[in-house]
Amino acid sequence: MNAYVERVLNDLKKKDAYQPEFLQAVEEVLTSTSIVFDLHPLYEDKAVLERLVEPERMIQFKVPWMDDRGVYHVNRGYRVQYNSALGPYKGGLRFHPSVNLGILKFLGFEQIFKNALTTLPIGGGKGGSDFDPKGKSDEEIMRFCQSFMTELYRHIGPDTDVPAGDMGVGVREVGYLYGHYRRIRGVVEPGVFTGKSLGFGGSLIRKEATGYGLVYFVCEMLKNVGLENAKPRVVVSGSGNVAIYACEKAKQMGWQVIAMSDSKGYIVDEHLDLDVVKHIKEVERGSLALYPEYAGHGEYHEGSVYDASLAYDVALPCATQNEINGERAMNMYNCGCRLVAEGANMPSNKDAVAYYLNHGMLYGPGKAANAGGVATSALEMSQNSMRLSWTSAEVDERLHQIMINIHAQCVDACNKYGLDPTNYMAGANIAGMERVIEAMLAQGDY
Ligand code: NDP
Ligand code: 2IT
Repeated sequence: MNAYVERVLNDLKKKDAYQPEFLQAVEEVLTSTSIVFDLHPLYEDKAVLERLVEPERMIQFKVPWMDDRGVYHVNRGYRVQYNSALGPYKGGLRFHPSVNLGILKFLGFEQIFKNALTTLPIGGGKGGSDFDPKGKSDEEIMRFCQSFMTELYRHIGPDTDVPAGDMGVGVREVGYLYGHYRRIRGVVEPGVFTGKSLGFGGSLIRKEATGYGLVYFVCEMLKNVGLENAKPRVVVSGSGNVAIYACEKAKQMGWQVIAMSDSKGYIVDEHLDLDVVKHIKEVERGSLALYPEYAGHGEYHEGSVYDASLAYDVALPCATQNEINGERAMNMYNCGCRLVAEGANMPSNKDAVAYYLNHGMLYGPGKAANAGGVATSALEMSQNSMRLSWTSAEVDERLHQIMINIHAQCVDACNKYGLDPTNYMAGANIAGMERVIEAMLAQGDY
């Protein structure tokens, strides 16, 4: 490894020893881009890496809220404003009990390069809270969102920082958050948030964009190895926003999705009925355990779908980070899986990625494969600025072109540095990083 890269990584390991996910994300990016620093020794004098790994600003705040019984609770709220060299900070808000500063730094760091790959003018950021939306009433969710925004509003704006959804934050939460921003600020600024409802500035296809974009990216991966006519059997993990629309597009492509999962278990069904999954998850907000009864077919099992013995060609992990370790990667290979493309952020740990690469499995990392969501958020920002709305077909076509372009950038970066053109991990990290570095250096010493 390049000595400069190694020094920065070791320093960070000392400083942020208690942020394992953040260190994992940085280590992956820095080790796979080491070659760039071999070729650009002057980057060390300019402290390019130190500037990249340090967030421009991190905000932490108290979020007190009252439940329906009148009992008070206090959660932690955060916004990590990581890098604005390419545009306003852009990235989702996550509400999940596992949220802490280290998780949001990992997500914010990934977001910088993902956003750069879209080639749209957006910097990187991420935020959220350790609030658990599970089992909460609509009123509790609203009060929480209002309290959260009462602090966050002073740090965001259409030209400074533009949040959106992530795990636990969907169109309902975005509505409450945006509504409270509008109330406190006394201005109508739809461009301050993306993922809004269609009735007040949301973009068609934003809800579907991450999942659809993921499948468009997989199509490019298959083309890259001459398998464009393949009709794979697919496992999708998760059954939230990303998973549902990945499944929908996969089915539209004529692929067979045989399993989906949630935080407790998974369903297996050769005739998977996505409408039933949508009803359970989007309407009832319930468990997939209900699926066999509602669908009248299929099986439900507790545990991880990646431990199961199934027969499939493609895995689309769309749940959460570090869902797949080396052992699960081996099981996936034994199930026949030869392509993994990440709808989630960092769902594969270091051992899993090593296993994929050592066994010739095609691997599409999240920052390339799931960039369709944030790209379409940037399209929502454009529509808000112009005060007009594009049709579904127009947004979908732009999304499709963006995913084709991201794939091409990964392959071009591999070719430029003499790497295997299917090394998407290195390709995505190099292409994203080069764009950010160039913008940072051109703007001086920040
Ligand atoms: P949602 O909250 O809509 O869905 C999350 C899904 O993951 C749920 O089905 C949930 O199960 C499941 N899940 C949560 N924790 C675990 C776990 N420990 N093991 C297995 N399954 C789990 O989130 P999104 O679909 O929005 O996000 C999913 C992933 O995609 C995240 O990594 C996110 O960062 C990433 N992403 C999201 C984008 C977006 O636009 N929304 C864009 C790009 C990436 P349950 O229903 O039981 O809670
Ligand atoms: O991880 C992600 O890219 C997202 N959660 C989407 C962020 C956004 O601003 O649309």
